[in-house]
Amino acid sequence: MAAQASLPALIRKKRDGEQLEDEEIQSFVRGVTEGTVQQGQIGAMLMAIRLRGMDAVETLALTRAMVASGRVLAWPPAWGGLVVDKHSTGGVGDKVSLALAPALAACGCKVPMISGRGLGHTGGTLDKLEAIPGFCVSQSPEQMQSILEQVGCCIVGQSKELVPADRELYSLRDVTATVDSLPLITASILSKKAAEQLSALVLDVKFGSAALCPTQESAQELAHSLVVVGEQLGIRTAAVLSRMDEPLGRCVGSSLEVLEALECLEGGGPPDLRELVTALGGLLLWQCGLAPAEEQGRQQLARVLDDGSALRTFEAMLGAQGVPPNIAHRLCAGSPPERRQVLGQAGTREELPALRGGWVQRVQALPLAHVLHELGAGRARAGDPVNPRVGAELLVAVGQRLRAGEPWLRVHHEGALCAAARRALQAALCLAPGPPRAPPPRLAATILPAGAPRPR
Ligand code: IUR
Repeated sequence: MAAQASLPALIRKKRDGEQLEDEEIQSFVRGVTEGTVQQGQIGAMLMAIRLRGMDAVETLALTRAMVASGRVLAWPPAWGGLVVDKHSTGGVGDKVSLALAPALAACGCKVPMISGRGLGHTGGTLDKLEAIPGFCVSQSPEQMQSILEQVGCCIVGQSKELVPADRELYSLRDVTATVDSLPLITASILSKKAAEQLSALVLDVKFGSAALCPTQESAQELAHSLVVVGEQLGIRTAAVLSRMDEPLGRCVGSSLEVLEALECLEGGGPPDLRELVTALGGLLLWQCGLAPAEEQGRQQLARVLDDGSALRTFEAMLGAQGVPPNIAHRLCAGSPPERRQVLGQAGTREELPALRGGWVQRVQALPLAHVLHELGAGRARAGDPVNPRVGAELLVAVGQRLRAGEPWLRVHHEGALCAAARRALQAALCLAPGPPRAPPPRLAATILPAGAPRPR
């Protein structure tokens, strides 16, 4: 084996567009984890990777090196093939995980879902769950295993022991303008999933004005990279490309999203939410062999949503993660007013009237999310608190006729809405002079590994 190059030589090699060897990537990541590489050197390497890219072999090596930087979870052999998870690249109103994890567990999967917090305009699953009194997102690997044994699913925060290299690299990407690098995103997402020791993974790669990927083409490129590297890690990986120009469902904001997820868990809720939950879950059931094809997987998912077993599993998960049984029961079995009482409500609920008449063409997610963020629903910096009660409910659907003065949005906030917020919200509502054409479907495409049989 050739002598190991010095770190400046490695940075120069990538800067000049050459391919890094496996050992070189391992040595860089080891240095990052052990703190022997200077921050400036990490930043320079990240920028070299951002500008020169990495091929699939290098990206796989980077992912493996990042996995090796920390602890890897282990599961009982009897769960072989059944341990699954979903990852979303983030959207507005995306409460899919809250319904999908218990629905998959109700179908027989084991779902050790490790989720994140919201940052910027997108909400985080952990923040949503923390709107529920008592819910505890910090669970050790041993506690996770015990919850999976009893319930089948848990939704937890990332332990410090898992992929420490990602924490270091991600925080530096944020301040070195290197977040939007395909190999760095791929390695960051998949290293955490590989450390969970998954059998199968489905990725919801969103595209559009409120998504990480602005276009379907860029989402397709990211999905392809994730699927190729995921498969090489030994995880059955598939991706769905979904539109994120409008909020998913009708509610945005932690408490409101929990309420909407509960509707989905009892077989109702907005059709786009149910479609995404059943599509992602159907793919996973097929991938892990619990359904003969994707379509049957979707039907199984729909069944557990409709027959109450997914909701019972959600209630059991809440109990196992610290929610007092009476609260979990009132939330899951209670009427909508009782549920709102359990979660609490913001001091002010205000309906915005349409400023003119027309047909609803679209409600833009990004300006809506920005205003809610300002009102306290989101955080500007990691660690800032969020107000779970701040949010908004859409009162109209695309294609609906709206007359001037009719309410179209209910905003939940504390205090007063300033004129600029009001203007921004009103600008989010796009009206057409006549009935608009049906919007394109939320799900644009499914990306499967090369050689995988197409689901029937
Ligand atoms: N989520 C991750 O886990 N990693 C990333 O790099 C991005 C989102 I962007």
